Amino acid sequence: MLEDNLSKSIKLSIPNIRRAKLKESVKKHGCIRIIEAHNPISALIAENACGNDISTGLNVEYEGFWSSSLTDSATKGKPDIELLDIKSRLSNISDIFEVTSKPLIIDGDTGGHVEHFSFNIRALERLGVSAIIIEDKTGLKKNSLFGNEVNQLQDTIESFCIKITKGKEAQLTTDFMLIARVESLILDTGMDDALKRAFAYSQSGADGIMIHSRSSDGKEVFEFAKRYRLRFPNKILVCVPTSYNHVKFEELKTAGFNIVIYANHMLRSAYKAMEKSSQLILENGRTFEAESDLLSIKGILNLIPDNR
Ligand code: SPV
Ligand code: MG
Repeated sequence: MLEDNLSKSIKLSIPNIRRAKLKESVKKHGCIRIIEAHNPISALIAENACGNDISTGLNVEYEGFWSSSLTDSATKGKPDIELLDIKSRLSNISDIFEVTSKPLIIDGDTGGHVEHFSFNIRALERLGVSAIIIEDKTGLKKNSLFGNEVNQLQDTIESFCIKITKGKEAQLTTDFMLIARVESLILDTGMDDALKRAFAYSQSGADGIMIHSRSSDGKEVFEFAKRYRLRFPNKILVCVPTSYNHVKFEELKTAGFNIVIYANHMLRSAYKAMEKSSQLILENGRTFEAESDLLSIKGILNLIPDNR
């Protein structure tokens, strides 16, 4: 009976343990790598990935997962327009949590209605999610990488600060973090606007700032980090080097970033391979030509613990 109660309390404490891991890991490493996971198998692969960074020679791994609105939506064949409801996002995360141990940051889109936001923050905390990133857009959200090719509206500073304050008030644990995502560089409203917003969001209680950019040289992200750090040396600073993909992790770390998110790469690599295999099998009338690009049967059996 005592043993039963003990194992029950250990199980119940798992969300607490996982939730706390993100802050601990940033504290330990200064800057960490986070990679997108859109389902349990992609999360398992990310959880087990490790290698030597060729810049430093150090053995490195991903410190956690990004639950991306883009890849969660794409996995379900849906556009990235805040269409998946919170239940669907939570259920996806819960499936990932069943088979992994690393912490997770959720892409919270715009955070939705401020009246709903507090409830959602607590649901995320209960599950063991470590942080939410919400972007300062309003109305029908479109993916940031479209920039101004599509109609996207930035929220007012005042209204977004209210959302941040409400979210922080709702939070029940000290481990959880709310990070504000500035879309000024995405929407071409300029560096000064980006900084003005980042300062206001930080003052409103955001634990950190994510600066997003679709520029391919990455220069504006470095300028932002330099200027932001003069005012807020200790807040968490996050970047997503999808467009400026030549920039290395170590350069971002040196620039003052704490979290580098590879936001869609598990999905993009998997589905490109699926396209190729499905084509090859059709064209050749057999699977032989596709085999060299496939995980072996042994590989897939060994990937899932307890298969044997
Ligand atoms: C996502 O992964 O859904 C993001 C990052 O929000 S981006 O797609 O670059 O906007
Ligand atoms: Mg998104």
